[in-house]
Order: sequence, then C-alpha cells, then structure tokens
Amino acid sequence: MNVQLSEKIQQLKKERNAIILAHNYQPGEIQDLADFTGDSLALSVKAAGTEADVIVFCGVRFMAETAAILSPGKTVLLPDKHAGCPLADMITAEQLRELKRNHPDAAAVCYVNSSAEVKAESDYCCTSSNAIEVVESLPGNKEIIFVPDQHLGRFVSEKTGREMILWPGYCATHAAITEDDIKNARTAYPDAVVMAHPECTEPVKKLSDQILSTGQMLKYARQSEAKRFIVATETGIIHTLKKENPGKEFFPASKRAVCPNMKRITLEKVLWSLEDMHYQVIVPEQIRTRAKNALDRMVKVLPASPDSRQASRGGPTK
Ligand code: CIZ
Repeated sequence: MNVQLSEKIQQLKKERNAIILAHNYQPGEIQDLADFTGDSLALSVKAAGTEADVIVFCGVRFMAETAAILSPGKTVLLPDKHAGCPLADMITAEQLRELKRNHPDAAAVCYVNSSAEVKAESDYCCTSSNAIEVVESLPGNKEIIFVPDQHLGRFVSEKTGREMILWPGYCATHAAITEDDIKNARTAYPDAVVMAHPECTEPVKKLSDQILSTGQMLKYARQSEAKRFIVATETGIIHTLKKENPGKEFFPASKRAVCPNMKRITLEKVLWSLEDMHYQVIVPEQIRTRAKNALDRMVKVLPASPDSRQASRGGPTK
C-alpha cells in the first residue's frame, strides 16, 4: 500500500466526513483502505446507517446508484466514471417496460445488478443471496419476469420450481470461468471445496460443491472445516478470504475471472475523487423513490434486515 497516498486519503476523508466502501471484487489495497467491505446491498445499507455526508463507493455504477437510492441526503462518489457493469447495461428500462407490456400480469423481479431505472420499473429487487426467497414469496400462479442475469434466474427457477421469463443477460467475468477450469482445479486440489457464484454458467455450477453469493462465500469459508477452497467468482474476493482465514488456502477457479470495471478503481482515483468531489452519482428523485419501492418490497418478504440476513441466512444452496 502506498502510505503517503493512503494518509492523504484518510485526511481528506475526515475533512469531508466521508466513508469509503469497497466491494468484495475490488483490488486488495482498496479493500484494505475501506471502512467497510462487502456486497453491494450490504454496503449501501451500512452507509445509509452512518452519519457520513459523503460515500465513496469503490465498485461499479449500479452499486453507487444503490447507495444513492438508500441515502438521498448524502453525496455518493464513484472514483471512476467509466466503472460500469456490462451485465446491468444489458437491459434498459424501455426493454423491461416492453417485456411487462407483453406479460401484463407478471411480477417483475430485478437482480440488484441493474440500473436505477430498471429497478424503478421492477416490482421487486433481489440479491444473489435472497433471490430464491423473493421468488418463493410470490403466489404460485403468478407469472414472473426475471432480469437481467439468465444464469442466476435459471438457478432460482430450478431451486423454486417456478418457470420464469428470463432476460438473456450475463456477467462476462463469470462466463469466462469454464467447466475445464473447474475440472483442472479439482485435479490440482482434489481435497478443495468448490464455491461458485450463481452468476456462473449452469455447467460450472453443476460441477461445484456450493453455490454462494460473495457474502455467503465469506461466511461459508469462515465456518467450514475444509482447509482448501476453489473460488469460482471474481478473484478480488480471494484477498478477504485469505485475510480472514490465515490457516486456509484459496485458489481462483480461473485467473481470467477479473472484472476490468472493478479494477478501474485505484488509490489515486479515490484521492482525486475526494479532492474534487467527483464523480457524483445522482439518481433523479422520481426514479429513486420507485427504485426504493422495489428494494423495500424485497426487504418486506424477508424476515430480517439485509445485514443480519446475510449473516443468518447465508447458508449454502446447491
Ligand atoms: O451484489 C453484489 O454485490 C454482487 C455483484 C454479487 C454478490 O454475490 O455479492
């Protein structure tokens, strides 16, 4: 870590009454600098509960938007304005409106990896850790539209037995992990547990032992008796997995599973972001309130707050 840079950041952070959030997929030095690390929703919920005036979100745009949706009184900064999410960009609000016009009785469920506009058009939001529960909460005869991730959608459909209208979106970083990667990793580390994210393709998930969101992976690794783990998600999470579990070993399923957008955030950009108060992520109020409704409906069908849920309901799903 560049000590001078990080000292400057800490100083400015105090002056601005700011907090720094880092997603589990961020570079290690950004995670080490952050006040909180975690998944996008847990981070946004945490930030909303603080007295900070400024949130620096080290992640991608939809994550900063989620923080802005939950913290209308705070300034939300994304250190690199080009840090987008190709998966979130695979569906627009107009495309979802058209899907809803074609299925007027359907409930629209959107994965948190979506733009604020798409959330605003949705009845429910969900995360990869609660998507099954959100879908299960809907009446059995209700048609369901699920956007934008087809792999998470198919996984939820299989687990719940509910047929869903799936949008063909996908995360290119998770799609880069192949069946051969899992087979090769298993050959190299035969005693390792394979943890895969639900955004992975179906064949990869079928070859894995545990299908887990990032928060669930962290919890599973902490609690498991296993000593070695193959990790089939963005490789940034391995930094925290190693830090939290010094006696255990973690291997990426594929070294190609690196999200170029997540890696746009650097220490320099975090500093510039606080110096110049850019790039502000603003969600227009009429979009924000509708998007928040989708998040609130999600929380209502779950028994606890997203934070405690992550801890208490983060059990494996396979
Ligand atoms: O919602 C998030 O933070 C993402 C992208 C994945 C996860 O499993 O936490």
